[in-house]
Amino acid sequence: MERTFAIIKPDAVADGNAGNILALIEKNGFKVLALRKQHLTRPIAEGFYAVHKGKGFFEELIAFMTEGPVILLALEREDAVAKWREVMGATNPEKAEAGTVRKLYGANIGRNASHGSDSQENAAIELAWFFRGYELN
Ligand code: IDP
Repeated sequence: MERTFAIIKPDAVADGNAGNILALIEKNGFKVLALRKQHLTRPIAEGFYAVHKGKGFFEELIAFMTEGPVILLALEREDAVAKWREVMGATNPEKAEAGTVRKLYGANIGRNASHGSDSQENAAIELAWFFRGYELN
């Protein structure tokens, strides 16, 4: 079993699509280990996305991720990291496969409805950024 970290982003929560995305998560065989609704502050969002600091879209990304509440998720299944990236679809919803979260619920490359860790190493770092060990069971 493998774990990954996911976020239902502010656009999807505000649009009332969180339930649909959770249904897709469960339909694809993920176990929800932990779930929390939270309005991210700037320091939390900037720390989470520190790898993108200095990029042209960083400010836009932080403004977006702090504009309203998100849903933070710890997910578990076989091959969780790759499988969740597959269920989410490409970063740019225009390029995402039909039926993926981003194709269904994303508006553009910035406002793309969901986040997923891109490696097992980053999944462990991101899970630890948002959840305590005792919550992950
Ligand atoms: P990923 O979320 O598919 O792993 P990354 O390239 O790591 O994609 O980018 C992180 C997030 O930053 C994206 O999900 C998206 O919300 C935002 N982002 C990426 N590229 C752009 C861009 O060109 N303009 C605005 N926002 C962007």
